[in-house]
Amino acid sequence: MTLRTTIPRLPPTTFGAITRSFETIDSTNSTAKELAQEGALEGTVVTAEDQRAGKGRLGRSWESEKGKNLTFSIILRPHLTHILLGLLPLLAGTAVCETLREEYHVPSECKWPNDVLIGTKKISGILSEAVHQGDMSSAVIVGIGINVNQASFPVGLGDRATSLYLSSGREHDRTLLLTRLLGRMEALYEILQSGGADTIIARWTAVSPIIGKPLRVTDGSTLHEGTARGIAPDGGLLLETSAGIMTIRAGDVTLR
Ligand code: BT5
Repeated sequence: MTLRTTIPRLPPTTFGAITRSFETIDSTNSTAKELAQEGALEGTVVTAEDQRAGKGRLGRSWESEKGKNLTFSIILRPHLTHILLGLLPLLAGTAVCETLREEYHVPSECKWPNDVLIGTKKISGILSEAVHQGDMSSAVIVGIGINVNQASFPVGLGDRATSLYLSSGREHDRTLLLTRLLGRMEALYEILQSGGADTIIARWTAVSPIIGKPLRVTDGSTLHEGTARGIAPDGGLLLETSAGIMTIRAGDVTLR
């Protein structure tokens, strides 16, 4: 694996400048949405030690041991076209993956659309949700869960989940990880907002093993098989099937 240091290790200036920390809430994404509707500034971060109803995609849940991990959401108010908004989950995944590789030396990889894995096990998941006011999308909430110091997982998750502790053999300071991650995310966000969508896609592709691989993609009840050929400008997955190249906009991917 090639390690790249492409961003100076600057602390974030906007992301996390305002932080709302909770002991226990339902979901940091839900609280961040409410705060966004009340006018919270871009970069506001909502953290929780424990979520009663941590959300995954498609009605799934995120399970995280209290006080051990990072579960947080960031409020963004992007000036981006609708198409480019689709790159935000990939941007967040890239930030998580690059931070884990470059600052913690663990061989993490991004899996389309929103997972960060070590080997076949998931260390982080991302849930991006738009906040609508009238017909307009007024904010985007990017929620990130990272398994940091959790040493074991409940039955059913155990064979599919890992943590920074399990991969590196020691505990880590969660605040430092959050600061490093927010710094990298903010730098990538500035690149995206100033016309650098291609750079975001290239950076994501550099930390993802799926391009060129044969994949099976479940999109609702539809199953597609093909070879991953790249990422579309809106963050969709370009899949070459026997019928030609198609863009998958949501779904779950497994390597064939
Ligand atoms: C995700 O969904 O991976 C998005 C997870 C986002 C969680 C963050 S935490 C902060 C913020 N506030 C929220 O309420 N949510 C966000 P998805 O791709 O649907 O994956 C969910 C699946 O991952 C579950 O069905 C489990 O199989 C698995 N899973 C649940 N908890 C996990 C964990 N801690 N580690 C690894 N896998 C987990």
